[in-house]
Amino acid sequence: GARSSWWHSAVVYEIYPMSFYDADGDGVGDLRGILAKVDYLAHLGVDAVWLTPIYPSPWADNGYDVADYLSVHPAFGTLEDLYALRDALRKRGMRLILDLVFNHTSDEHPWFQAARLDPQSPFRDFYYFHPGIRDEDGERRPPNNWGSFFGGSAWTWDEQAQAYYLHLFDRKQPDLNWDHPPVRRALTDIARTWLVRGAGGFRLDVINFIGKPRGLPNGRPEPGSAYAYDLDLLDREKVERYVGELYRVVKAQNPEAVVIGETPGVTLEEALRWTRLEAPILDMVIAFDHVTFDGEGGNKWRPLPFDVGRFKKIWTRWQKGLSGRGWWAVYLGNHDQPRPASRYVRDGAYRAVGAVALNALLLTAYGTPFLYQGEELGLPNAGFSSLAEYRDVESRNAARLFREAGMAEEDILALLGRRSRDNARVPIPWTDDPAGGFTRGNPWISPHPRAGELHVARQLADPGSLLAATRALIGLRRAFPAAAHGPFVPLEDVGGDVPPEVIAYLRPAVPAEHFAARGAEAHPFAEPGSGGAREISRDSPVGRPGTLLVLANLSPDSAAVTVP
Ligand code: ISL
Repeated sequence: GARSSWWHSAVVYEIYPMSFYDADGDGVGDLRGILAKVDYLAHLGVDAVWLTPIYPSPWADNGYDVADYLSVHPAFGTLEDLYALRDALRKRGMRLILDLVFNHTSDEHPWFQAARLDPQSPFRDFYYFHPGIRDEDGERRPPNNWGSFFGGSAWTWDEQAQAYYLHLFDRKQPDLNWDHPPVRRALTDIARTWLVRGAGGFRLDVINFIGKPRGLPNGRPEPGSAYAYDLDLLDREKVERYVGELYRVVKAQNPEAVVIGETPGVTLEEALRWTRLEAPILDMVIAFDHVTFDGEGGNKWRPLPFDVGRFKKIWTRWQKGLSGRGWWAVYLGNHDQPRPASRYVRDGAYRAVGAVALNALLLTAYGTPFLYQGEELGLPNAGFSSLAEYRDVESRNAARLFREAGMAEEDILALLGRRSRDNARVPIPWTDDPAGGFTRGNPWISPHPRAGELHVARQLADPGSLLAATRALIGLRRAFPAAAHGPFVPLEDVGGDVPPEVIAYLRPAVPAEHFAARGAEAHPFAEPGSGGAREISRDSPVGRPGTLLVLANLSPDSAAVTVP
């Protein structure tokens, strides 16, 4: 069916406010800082900006632990600053997407404070409290074997509550109980308020995690661990019911507001069902198959060497599978992932051209591309030189657990340098200033080690920079409606001869059946590590004007492509 809402032809830019730009000099990025850079965003040509959480929070998980859903963290500014940003974006044709963290709150949220104090509190049922169970020795233990994604059990005993409470993430992030109708009402009201305040849409954090299975049964434990992280347990039917309710409320109030679901473990079949045109529960999903494939058993802390063939297979499966049938938020990196330029292409000089290939892949993909701050600069992983520099709760917990398990310090450092979320959370380098021109104060986290080389000012002045190429790719997407709306046709499917390390495809303006394989021509993008996109020439047998041909060569060696 036809898809023609604004987000179907949009490019979204993700901002991690702590690390974008610091206007007031306290070392932490802020809303005034983003406001100061709206012309940069307009220059890039993006259509919407997604801000990760900006709400009051003890920052146990950098704001994904919300203490007040309707205010702004003082370090980020005020509600007025947010409105000023909204207006400045709107003036330049960009929308503001907010992050709603509805699976859990902070333990410092008034709901949880009230709930833990008093078993009779009306907020007690907002969360999952449990007295625990007694094992053979009469010891008290948690009601099931679920693990927290940030280490240890997903249950913490609370002295005040005299009960365990459930937290799939940090112990300062207690999970909300969506089976309790007042929870759903409260959250829906929050979404409605932000719509009234002019939000252009929402990104719903781990929204499928709200589907807690009835009875909270044990899960399949992770190999080599006592704990289960078993996403198969999630109650899909519940997700569809509750998220669908929220979706319909949002759409009733503002059909133009986009609803994006972050859904770890989502399958292609679910993505299709959840974004189907007749009865969607989400406008698009954020999927994970293409970012979990390079960890043993999906475990990010057991990294596997990059296997381009596997990546290509997963990428192609999702792109083809969704084509014309469903929709997703396409991304290669974000604030939770290592930098694509360090992950999907190899080191050295090769990385510079490889980054073009990656941005070409992203910006000509089927779905709504999400470009994360710094990807337009080709920033590689920060890879700190000491463990003390890491700030992320996940990294710090992991480092502690690895140390306890006897892993050597230098191995821990190497592992974090490859996998830590902080790799992509360091400040954006704006100038050749020592702190990258991000702040006049002390940055909250070490600056990027290659800030001096990759900063914005230098790339803005260089027409051959990745920034210039990325901007051109965004322009190309705008100029070719097929890039947003056409199907994804792997070149192999129309008789192209494509080496396994190269992802090559067409984004035709006409249905795929209209392509026939005839003759062959060598393609100029077929150099190792390169990539790009161009319009099919008028006389090409595989396409007609309006069709884009894209090549992303992720091989470090020569790989020649022939286009029929
Ligand atoms: O970061 C991850 C693994 O390293 C993911 O499993 C991540 O926890 C998952 O993508 C959910 O992410 C979202 O919710 C988390 C928060 O820490 C992430 O920053 C957020 O994007 C809990 O709110």
